[in-house]
Amino acid sequence: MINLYAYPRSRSTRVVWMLEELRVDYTFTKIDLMKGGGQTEEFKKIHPDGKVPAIDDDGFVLTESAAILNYLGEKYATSGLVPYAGTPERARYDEWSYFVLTELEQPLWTVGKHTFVLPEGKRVPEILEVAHWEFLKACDVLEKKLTDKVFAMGDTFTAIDILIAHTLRWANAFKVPSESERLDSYREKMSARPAFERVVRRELAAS
Ligand SMILES: N[C@@H](CCC(=O)N[C@@H](CS)C(=O)NCC(=O)O)C(=O)O
Repeated sequence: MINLYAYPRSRSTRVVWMLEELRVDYTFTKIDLMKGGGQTEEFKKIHPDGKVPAIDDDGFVLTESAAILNYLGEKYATSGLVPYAGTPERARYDEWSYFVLTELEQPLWTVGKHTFVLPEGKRVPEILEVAHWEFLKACDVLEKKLTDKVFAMGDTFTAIDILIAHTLRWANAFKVPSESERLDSYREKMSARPAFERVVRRELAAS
């Protein structure tokens, strides 16, 4: 049985979403980041940095949201949520994955960190303008990459859509709009999936 260490509406939402798409059983252990739950000695044995998400799959512990999506996709390979390793489709999937983590999420997270995440004394307000500009540049690239596509990989929903849609939902929550109707409509379409409705319920129950 998979145990997920999570905090609602954080990057662990990506893993909840993946597990709900896969419809596998899992337990949800809330790590209350707001109350120092990540910094306990007990949790640091799971994640030395005290962060979520982390999973424990029958003794195999894994951290990093994108790595967990890949692990789960390969474990439940027939789901098609992660293309088989060694194929052009997988190379394209990896290309998407790195783009989301390094180009799209990174400037958005910089905005988040310097707005509400870091302790006030560590925030550098001057960085916000350039980080916002970089995020919009990445959104522009994303919009072009998604042109004429229902899903990032084409006609099939994959774990990349989880990564992108979650990041766009974060942008909305951080009040950093993508300024793109196409991206807004893509985000809403992904969020209307039945699996995502189950994510919302599961996270609400843990809130
Ligand atoms: N690159 C990691 C980032 C994990 C991360 O920073 N998680 C945040 C929540 S979204 C966290 O646990 N923060 C608590 C802390 O920094 O102490 C991933 O994608 O899993």
